[in-house]
Amino acid sequence: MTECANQCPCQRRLAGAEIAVEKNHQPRLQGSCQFFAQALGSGLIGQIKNSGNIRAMHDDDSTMNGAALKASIREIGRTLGFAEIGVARAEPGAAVAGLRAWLAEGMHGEMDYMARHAELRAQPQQLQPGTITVISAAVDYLPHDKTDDTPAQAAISRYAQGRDYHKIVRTRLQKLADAISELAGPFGYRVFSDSAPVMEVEFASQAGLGWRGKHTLLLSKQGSWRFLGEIYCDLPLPPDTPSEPHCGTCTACITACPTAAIVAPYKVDARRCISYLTIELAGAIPEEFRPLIGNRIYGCDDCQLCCPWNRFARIGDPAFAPRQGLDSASLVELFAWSEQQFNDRLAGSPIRRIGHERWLRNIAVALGNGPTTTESRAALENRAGDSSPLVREHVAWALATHRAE
Ligand code: B12
Ligand code: SF4
Ligand code: SF4
Repeated sequence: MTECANQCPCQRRLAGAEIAVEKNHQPRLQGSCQFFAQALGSGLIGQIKNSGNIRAMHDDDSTMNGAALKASIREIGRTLGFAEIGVARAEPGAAVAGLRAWLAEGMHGEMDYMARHAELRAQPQQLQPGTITVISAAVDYLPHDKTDDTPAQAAISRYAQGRDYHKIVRTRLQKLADAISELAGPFGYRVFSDSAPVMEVEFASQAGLGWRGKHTLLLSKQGSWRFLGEIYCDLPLPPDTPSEPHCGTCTACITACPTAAIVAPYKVDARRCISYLTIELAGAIPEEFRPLIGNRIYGCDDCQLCCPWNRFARIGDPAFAPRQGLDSASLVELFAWSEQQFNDRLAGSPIRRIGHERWLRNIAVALGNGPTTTESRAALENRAGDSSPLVREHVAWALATHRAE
């Protein structure tokens, strides 16, 4: 059980989530990427090939071959550090209507790419011609079980405290694809992890990796601290059975959201979400949300921290361990970083992509929400004349909140 789950007030009132099955939990694979070289080197693929189960994909008995190949893909996936692998048909089905409704309501805010690429998202074959199957994969990332509820401390989403997952997950998927082509021969494919218009949560849930929580994320009996990635491919693998949902009557994430961004079960208005406001939004953070953001300077974990299923989450892959003390840094310390220091210290981190200006904008808001101390006021005053009008305006807001106290 993780510390965050222990401390989560909603644990006690969450009989609503269907947790009765907890005794069946299997220990999860942790940090197994180091086994990749060994496993492949020691002839895992050779063993699988020689087992006689894998024949050319277009043999008569292709269902049976597909099942055997899928079992091998899972086995290799584990050696590569994937917590789960599953298979879905490349048909997003009813989720497309949900996407269209969400876009029609403007809930994507300034994320124009969501609207621009809606058709590609809805039709996998347009993104990668020939795609009939989605191999969906999850990688655990929970970096530690600390909390970040000290107001003078920066709260950075757990997914972003270590290395950037986009490249790590895609590199592993590429290795998996290479291994598959050794087994099945050349095939058409493309790998993704939050890197293209793909309905990742939908395919993961169809592939049996978990169900969609009311916060909209993929949730499993091992929690939700998982990145998703996929291989779109033209292999006729048999699809897995989707998992049953186990949120039950629980609504903890909806209640816990600081900005009421989960406007209905399974519906997040991104324009209200702290993750959007601190990462995706380029301009000024609307004033109504600033006090609600607290000390969160990059993303937000609240709808996951309160989820009872995350009691069963374990510390994830070591590749995502915190760097640069981002699990316990003070706001004042991070606010002092020059652009050069920001770029150097956050090389290889997903945070770097928001740039120094948005970084300062976010920290200014958090400092405004924090305790009024000589140190925080001095830090803000130091940046009151910043060259960026965006930063200056947020610093002025923060100083005004302290003056008002
Ligand atoms: C855009 C985006 C965001 C946006 C919008 C979030 C959102 N919920 O849509 C913002 C910036 C806010 C965001 C925030 C976060 N994100 Co994000 N995000 C994405 C992205 C790129 C696309 C998601 C998408 O398609 N949204 C469009 C809407 C329409 O989809 P949806 O909310 O899932 O809604 C569907 C259903 O709810 C359905 N629906 C409607 N009514 C009903 C009713 C029922 C009964 C059901 C079952 C369904 C249903 O309709 C919709 C269509 O399927 C994906 C990567 C990808 N390519 O998929 C990552 C992704 C979803 N994000 C991820 C993460 C980690 C986060 C954060 C936790 C980061 C953080 N700590 O700050 C937060 C969580 C916020 C939250 N509660 O969603 C991970 C989630 C991993 C997981 N375990 O699921 C993903 C998969 C990236 C990855 N590869 O790992 N994100
Ligand atoms: S990430 Fe934070 S702001 Fe966004 S929906 Fe979850 S709890 Fe709400
Ligand atoms: S996703 Fe939300 S509703 Fe579902 S179990 Fe977790 S906290 Fe409860």
